[in-house]
Amino acid sequence: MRLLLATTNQGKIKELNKILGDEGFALEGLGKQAAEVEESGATFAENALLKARYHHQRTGLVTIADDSGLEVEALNGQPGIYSARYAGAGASDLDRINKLLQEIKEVPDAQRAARFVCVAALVWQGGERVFVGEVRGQLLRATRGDNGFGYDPIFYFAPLGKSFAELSDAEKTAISHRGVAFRQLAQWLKEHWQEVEERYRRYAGKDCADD
Ligand code: ITT
Repeated sequence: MRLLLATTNQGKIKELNKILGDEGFALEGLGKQAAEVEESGATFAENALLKARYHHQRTGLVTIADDSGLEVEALNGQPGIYSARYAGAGASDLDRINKLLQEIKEVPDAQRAARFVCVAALVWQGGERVFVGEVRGQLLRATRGDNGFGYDPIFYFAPLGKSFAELSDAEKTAISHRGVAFRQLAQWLKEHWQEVEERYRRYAGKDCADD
């Protein structure tokens, strides 16, 4: 049985293959030509499900998709689901960071809490589930570090005394919102894989009177 990860983001595919690979699963990403699904939901979960349902319907494969972003306490949870679009179309990671730093420049250090959230959705014949991960940190006043992507250079994680962009890939996966959500998903799949496969067999044999 193949697992589809509904993203064209190669970094994501690599990171998540590592997590799911540890549990014996292999993921394949979407081809470069894959249609973009409009993220029109009002929550991370709705957007993740929209993507996973679309590609599951198209391919019939057990499909995983995620949506993630940064919620800033002083901005009542913004940019949230708009994290990728925060500085408009065509903007770079640095543009988004600069816009956010500008927006919160008057916010004192003690009130610069933020969290990364990731919702991973799993859709298969006859079922769907979502898994949520989050990690809490503080927003810095200037960037630190060159690793990672997105808002990593301004997200400070006090327990390690580093920004997310100062962590190695393995360190980040061990604590990140995406790592947390996908480890739960991997664990669930491991425990329920037979059930999921059985469902496929029944659908394939059109033996699903109770569906
Ligand atoms: P998809 O094709 O899978 O949708 P994406 O790059 O748009 O990939 P997301 O929708 O999951 O990724 O993420 C939305 C934005 O949230 C992303 O562009 C970053 O700006 C921010 N973000 C999410 N996870 C992050 C992380 O681990 N570190 C830094 N920024 C992150």
